[in-house]
Amino acid sequence: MRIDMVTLFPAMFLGPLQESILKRAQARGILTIFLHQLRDYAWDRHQMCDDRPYSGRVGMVMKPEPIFRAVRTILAGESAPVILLSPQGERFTQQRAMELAREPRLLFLCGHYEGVDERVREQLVTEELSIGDYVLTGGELAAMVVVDAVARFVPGVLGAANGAHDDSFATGLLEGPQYTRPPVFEGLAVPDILRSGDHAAIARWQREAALRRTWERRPDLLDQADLDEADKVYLRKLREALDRETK
Ligand code: 9D3
Repeated sequence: MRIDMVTLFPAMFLGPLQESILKRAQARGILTIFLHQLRDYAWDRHQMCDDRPYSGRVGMVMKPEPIFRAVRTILAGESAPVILLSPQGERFTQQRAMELAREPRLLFLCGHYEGVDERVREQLVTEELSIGDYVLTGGELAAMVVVDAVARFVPGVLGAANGAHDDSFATGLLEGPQYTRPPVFEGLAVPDILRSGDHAAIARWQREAALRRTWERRPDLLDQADLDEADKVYLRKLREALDRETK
């Protein structure tokens, strides 16, 4: 997969792209990421990329010309999704990550200041994404989040053993607690069942722990989750236990 990032702050991406899984994916040639300095596509001597809004509102708006020139130059006649990160975008989800990972090529436009000239949206942008309801200083960190989540679905980026498709959001449940050695740490023991060697009992325990944690923290996820009869019986038991407590 090829990813192009258009930004006024390309250095913001360097840390995340030069470590760990994304570093390895690039070294293996599975992922190629180009960082483009938007200022390089500006027209004037001062390489202006922002200007005052016609609305008279406070703050600056990103000018259309450098963005149009950057996108047209980078795509060079090819087509690819052009994704604008902005607070007005549609909420980015694991489902969108999976879909975007099927594209051979993506181009990200990182907004900064108060936003971009609307003609960029009208003519260039094919989708607009937000990563959640909180205010960031710009689109760069949001774009990095999207790239990270998408990259995990690109075949070969993760090891074969832990594919993105087995993740907690793929099963629709949160993960339950995890333990490793030592068996007792500062008087706190790993639950006996996990050390019992009874694989069926361990699997059931983990499933119930995941159900319990999801029920406690993200009950909204249970509506969409893939639950069997045993899961439903267990959830009924949890609800009944709560009912008894509150009586
Ligand atoms: C005055 C209204 N503000 C909108 C909430 C202006 C504004 C603030 C911050 C415009 C842009 C930004 C910078 N944020 C992003 O570019 C951004 C973002 C975000 O702030 N939250 C979640 N997802 C995203 S994607 C891009």
